[in-house]
Amino acid sequence: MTEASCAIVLCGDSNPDIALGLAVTIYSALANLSDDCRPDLYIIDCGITDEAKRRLARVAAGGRSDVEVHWVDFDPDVLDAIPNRSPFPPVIFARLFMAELIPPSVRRVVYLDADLLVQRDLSSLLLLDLGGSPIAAVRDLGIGSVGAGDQQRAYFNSGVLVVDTAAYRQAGIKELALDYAASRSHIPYGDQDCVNAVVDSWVELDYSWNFLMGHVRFDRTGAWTTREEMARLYSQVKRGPVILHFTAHSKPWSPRQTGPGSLRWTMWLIRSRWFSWPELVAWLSSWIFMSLVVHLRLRLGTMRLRLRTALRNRLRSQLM
Ligand SMILES: [Mn+2]
Repeated sequence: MTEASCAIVLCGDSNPDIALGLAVTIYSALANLSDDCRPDLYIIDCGITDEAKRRLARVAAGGRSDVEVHWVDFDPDVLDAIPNRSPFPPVIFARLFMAELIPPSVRRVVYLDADLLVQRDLSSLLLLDLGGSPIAAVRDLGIGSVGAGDQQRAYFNSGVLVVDTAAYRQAGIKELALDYAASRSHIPYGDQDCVNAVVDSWVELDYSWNFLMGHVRFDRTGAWTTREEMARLYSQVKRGPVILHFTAHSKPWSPRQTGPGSLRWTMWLIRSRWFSWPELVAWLSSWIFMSLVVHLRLRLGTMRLRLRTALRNRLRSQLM
């Protein structure tokens, strides 16, 4: 039996945090990938440093010895020309180009963001029937829907995408999305808003394929969804979704982050051997120190607030 090839697309720039995130995404995806699949990584290079490339290639080979890493050059002038009216760096738009940057013989790819932890085998995504749709993705419950009236449809998160490259090219997704970007004065979620606006039909994946951690940490009230739905999501985190996606302010490399999954992410960072042992000790020490500072400041802030309220109440009761 011949091994199927498993094409995974990623994207990075000169940001060292993104390089670190890519290391964990790549290593965890490869270490959990079925032996029946031969992994092909296509990394869209928007300015990744040579040192980071050397390390990422080593991390990838550590995850799977038979991996092939393809560095895909991306013209920085093209990126500069994109009207980026979003709070995100221009690099996020590079993924719109994926279907034309990889060889046309690659019919199906899985795109992965750089802020993921893959906990199980991804290979079944490559066999998924998209029924002619260009994309399969997970619904972004935080944003919900796009369009109005009859045109309203579910909004997907673009951190994990299964892409039928031919259908994507044929539908002109990249061109339409860039036109959309040019027509707007503000696009809060960058390229994700653009693809959502122009993709008519997409296949919905189970939430486990792209579990949005930002929601878990920052919206415990369930304001964006029902309590029942929230409870269901929490129980899913416990069971272990296939992919944890550290969205919004839940980036596990940030010392502000102590949300669920960040310790697990750190364990995978250690396993990836991105750092040598002395580097790891230095990184962990500064991370722990910064976390303490951040939490101490938070705690002090809360104490000050409580003290002020108590004093105000006392003063008020004396005046009355
Ligand atoms: Mn992301």
